[in-house]
Amino acid sequence: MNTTAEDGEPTEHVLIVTPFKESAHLIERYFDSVNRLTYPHRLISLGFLVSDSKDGTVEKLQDHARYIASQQQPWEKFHRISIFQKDFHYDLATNEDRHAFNVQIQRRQIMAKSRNILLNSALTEEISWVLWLDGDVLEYPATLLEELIGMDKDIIVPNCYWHSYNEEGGYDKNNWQETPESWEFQKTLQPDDVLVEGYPELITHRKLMIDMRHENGQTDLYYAVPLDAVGGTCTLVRAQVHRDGAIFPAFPFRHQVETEGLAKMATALGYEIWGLPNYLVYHYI
Ligand SMILES: Nc1nc2c(ncn2[C@@H]2O[C@H](COP(=O)(O)OP(=O)(O)O)[C@@H](O)[C@H]2O)c(=O)[nH]1
Ligand SMILES: [Mg+2]
Repeated sequence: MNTTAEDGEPTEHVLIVTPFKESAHLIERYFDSVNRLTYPHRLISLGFLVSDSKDGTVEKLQDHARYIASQQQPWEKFHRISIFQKDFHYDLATNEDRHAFNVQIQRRQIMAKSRNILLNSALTEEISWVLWLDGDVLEYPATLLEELIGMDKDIIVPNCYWHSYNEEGGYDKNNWQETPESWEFQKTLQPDDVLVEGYPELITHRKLMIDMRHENGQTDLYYAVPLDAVGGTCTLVRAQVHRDGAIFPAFPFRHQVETEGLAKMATALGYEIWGLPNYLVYHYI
């Protein structure tokens, strides 16, 4: 595949897509990180969908887009910045944790719709790769795009961790492999049952990529493992996979919704999914 010109310079357009909700406090750092990317900015477009935000998220995004258009040097400028808005009027009661098991499926269905709206609005014809990057994933190598695109996979995910000043741990539990036990377990489900990871009340028997770091003495940064599902914290998708119809189901597809559902759809279309257990990006905590 022709991903670079003869002089090694990249030639392919990348769309970085980020859904945002009540995230005004993250936008400064989000742009600091994106601005540091070494992939040519003229080949990068940014797309945002803002929902249900009363904290000035949209206005801050618009300010940044305007600033970039007027102040940045030509080589710093992105190809395009698009900001879309769609409210779902979905507010968790203040005493409800967004990770509580009973609100998970509903929340994931709204996330799925958000991602689909964003994709449909922002995927223009010049785009070869789509990077799903959550607004709270703020630390990653400046060379992220060259490195992930260079792997030339249909879908590829780094390992998303969190860290404090002296500790770190796995964050994105949605990058996983099926196991013989997980397939067995799924035979006991009703067709419309939806699975999610990380809840003691629901043991799914998947093997999570957060637990595969340095597995079997492997320390190579580019050590790749096949996966059966992905999260959306930082996920590179070949645009053709989306164009062929792999979207984020807001309905149960093979017992999954949203990003894991996307992975199941991509697999059904014959595409391959890979993860990089030793290549870390960090979620803000
Ligand atoms: N557009 C939109 N973005 C959302 C919504 N809920 C969360 N987000 C954003 O989607 C990303 C993932 O959500 P987050 O709550 O961080 O998920 P978690 O880290 O898996 O708990 C973040 O960038 C959020 O700001 C929503 O309903 N609509
Ligand atoms: Mg998050």
